[in-house]
Amino acid sequence: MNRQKAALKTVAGSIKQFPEESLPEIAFIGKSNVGKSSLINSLLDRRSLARTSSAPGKTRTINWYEIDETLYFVDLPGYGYAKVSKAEQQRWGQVIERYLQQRTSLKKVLLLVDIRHAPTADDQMMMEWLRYYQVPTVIVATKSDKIKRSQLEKQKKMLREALGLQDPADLLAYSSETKMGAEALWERILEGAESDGSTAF
Ligand SMILES: Nc1nc2c(ncn2[C@@H]2O[C@H](COP(=O)(O)OP(=O)(O)OP(=O)(O)O)[C@@H](O)[C@H]2O)c(=O)[nH]1
Ligand SMILES: [Mg+2]
Repeated sequence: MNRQKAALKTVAGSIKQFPEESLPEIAFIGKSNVGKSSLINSLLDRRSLARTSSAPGKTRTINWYEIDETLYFVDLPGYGYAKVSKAEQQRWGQVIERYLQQRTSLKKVLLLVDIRHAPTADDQMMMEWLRYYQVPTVIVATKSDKIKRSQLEKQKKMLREALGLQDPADLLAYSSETKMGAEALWERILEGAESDGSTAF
């Protein structure tokens, strides 16, 4: 698979606009501004394929990026952004939930959290939801370049405990700036994409 060959294929603002299921999908979820779009760019060695912003609430649609006719990366809008109205947050909650529930082609969820902070109540809820429905999930602890190397293990342990992870391999420290963790994460992505199991229920 040529990771260089990636393009935005579909943009959906509502459930009606979801594309047909054709390729395995890897979904990127997490709170607003945690670095979902940046992670997609860095994994694909692209500067601005997915649009990023220092202001939260940048991604407002579900975006499917097709990689070499083999795989989709699915960039979801962030949750927990206070400036978005309650009504819109609720509507998006439903769209995201529907996406996670109904896609048979969804192979793995990457749940992003900021390595510097304890998970939010929304992160906890999302983790519980994914666990309950047995969706294969990898936690990506982003912005690892922002802490000292000596703090890495401590922060990873804190996050693993807070999210109730049994297997330490299910959490990877990552940096979109330095690409720390990129190869390990690609391995998990490809293993997910090649699995037969679907996550739909
Ligand atoms: N230092 C550092 N900054 C990062 C990293 N990842 C993302 N950022 C910065 O964090 C900000 C938010 O990144 P985005 O990728 O737009 O975040 P998002 O999760 O897609 O946000 P929404 O679309 O609003 O949900 C940007 O200013 C990025 O440059 C990282 O690994 N290290
Ligand atoms: Mg985004």
